[in-house]
Amino acid sequence: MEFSEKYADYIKLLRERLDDFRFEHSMAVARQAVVLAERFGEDKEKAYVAGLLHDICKNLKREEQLQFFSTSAIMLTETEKNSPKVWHAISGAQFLKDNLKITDQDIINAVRYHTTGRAGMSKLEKIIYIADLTGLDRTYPDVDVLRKIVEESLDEGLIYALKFTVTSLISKEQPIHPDTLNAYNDLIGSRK
Ligand code: DGI
Ligand code: FE
Ligand code: FE
Repeated sequence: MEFSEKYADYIKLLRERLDDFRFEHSMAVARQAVVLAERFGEDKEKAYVAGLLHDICKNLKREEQLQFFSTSAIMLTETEKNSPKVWHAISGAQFLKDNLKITDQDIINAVRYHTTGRAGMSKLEKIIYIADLTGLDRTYPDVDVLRKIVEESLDEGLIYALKFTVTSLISKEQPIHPDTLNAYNDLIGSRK
């Protein structure tokens, strides 16, 4: 892999912070992010780094997440308090800034919005969102449908994935983050 030696320190950190499953997932998302960056004309190295680090806070326990928010002075909205699956994206972005001293705002945002999306996503944000769902480690039933869609269009892939997320959150009667709905509305509204 072209960037794995350069980012050996990040890979070592992932080994320490993540379980085996999440470690392999992160490596797969980094690889897939490079494939998508090549396909859609984005910076491959930025895509690799964002993919590698997107779930860096995924294995923090509930209490550790809340502690991290408190020490970083992060205030969660009511919806976010009731959406623990979204927490690792918020803490992950903060971890990149504070602990890893990453200053590239696009990489930080790609981690921050990889779970929900948002209105006006950058190309890198879209690539990480889709790489997360289409890496070689993913095996859910529709994964090949999504892989096929993103051979042509990142935006159509996002609409497909957001449709799935919103529908399944509704069916489980879980809160939908406003960023998730804003991403959906934005992409549907700008569809050609
Ligand atoms: O961290 P991963 O498992 O690789 O993937 P992810 O960061 O995309 O997280 C997916 C989970 O996040 C999935 O269980 C659905 C949940 N999720 C995504 N959008 C929302 C959400 N949960 C709530 N409550 N609200 C959302 O808008
Ligand atoms: Fe995640
Ligand atoms: Fe992930």
